[in-house]
Amino acid sequence: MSTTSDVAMADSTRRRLELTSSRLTRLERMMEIRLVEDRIQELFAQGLVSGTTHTSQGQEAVAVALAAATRPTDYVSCTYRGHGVALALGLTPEVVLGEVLGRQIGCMGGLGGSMHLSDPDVGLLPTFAIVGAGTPVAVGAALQFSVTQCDGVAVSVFGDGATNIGAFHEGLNLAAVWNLPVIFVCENNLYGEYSPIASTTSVTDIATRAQSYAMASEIVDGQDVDAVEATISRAVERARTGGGPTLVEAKTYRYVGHSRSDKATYRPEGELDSWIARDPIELFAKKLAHDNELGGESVQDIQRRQSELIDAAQETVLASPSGSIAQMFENILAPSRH
Ligand SMILES: Cc1ncc(C[n+]2csc(CCOP(=O)(O)OP(=O)(O)O)c2C)c(N)n1
Ligand SMILES: [Mg+2]
Repeated sequence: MSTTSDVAMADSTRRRLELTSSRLTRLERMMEIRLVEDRIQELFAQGLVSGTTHTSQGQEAVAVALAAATRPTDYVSCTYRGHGVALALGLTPEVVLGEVLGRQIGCMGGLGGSMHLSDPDVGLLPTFAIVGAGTPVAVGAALQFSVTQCDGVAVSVFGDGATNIGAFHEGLNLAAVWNLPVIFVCENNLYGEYSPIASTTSVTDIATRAQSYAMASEIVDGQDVDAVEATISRAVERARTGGGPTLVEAKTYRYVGHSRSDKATYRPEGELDSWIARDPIELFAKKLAHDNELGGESVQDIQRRQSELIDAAQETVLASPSGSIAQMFENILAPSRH
């Protein structure tokens, strides 16, 4: 029997494949991520979101590039700042907004919320609220590909702060020792919660940490979607052909605070503006306009079209039923005592 979520999952695979069809689809997806996350912040301000949210405005290029460089049959683990990666991998705005707003239409039936997104149809492993926890899980997924001798790859997405966690180092070490097909993608946005990287981390370039594990590494401009895609594609090719793991460091920035309650007053004056001046969506839109790849539309028209799609998604979500307490117990298995 086909359920609402089956239909949404089939949709996610289609959207994932669409992403690889043109650079214009990549631009549209980056705009979609920005608009959905802006919308999430508005809905939060209206009191419609339970719990907290962590958004990634400014980091869209990394999410879209990694989705474009991998296949729906690969696995991806990511963090609580995961709306962008989920949308890039193919989850629809309805499914992501629905989950954030606790609706049954959400990818976890509205029971997981913002920090717990997942969709097996596009390989999105449940997103992790515990810093560093997704890395060993991605290594496990890569071990499965290795043992079954298929050419799948696993990707672990995490922040700069996560590279100070033991699980990160254990994961990289095992991946190197077992030569596993895994790509470690660090979104170095210069802050872990409210702490600038220099106050918590002994190195400036996270990529140098790969040397401890005799692992390949690359640093890339995280604001340039083409550059990130090329870098991750090289790592994917290495992994698929038995060359083992790679640590990719994308230098990027989050425009907003760590989470909804954070006004980010700890940032030096001018820092945010200097990153906005290299906004990944604007840079890519300019590039496509220059290369005549906007499909005959203006950037404003594309933006308006995306915005209307998000309006419609929001309307669908707000009209849909909430997750219920009864549903919470539907997927719990317990051994019989008798
Ligand atoms: C094991 C663990 N320690 C601490 C926290 C609290 N915490 C949540 S996010 C975060 C900062 C992580 O920063 P980073 O890895 O750079 O990711 P970003 O939030 O910048 O994307 C911390 C310390 C946690 N969730 N898990
Ligand atoms: Mg960070």
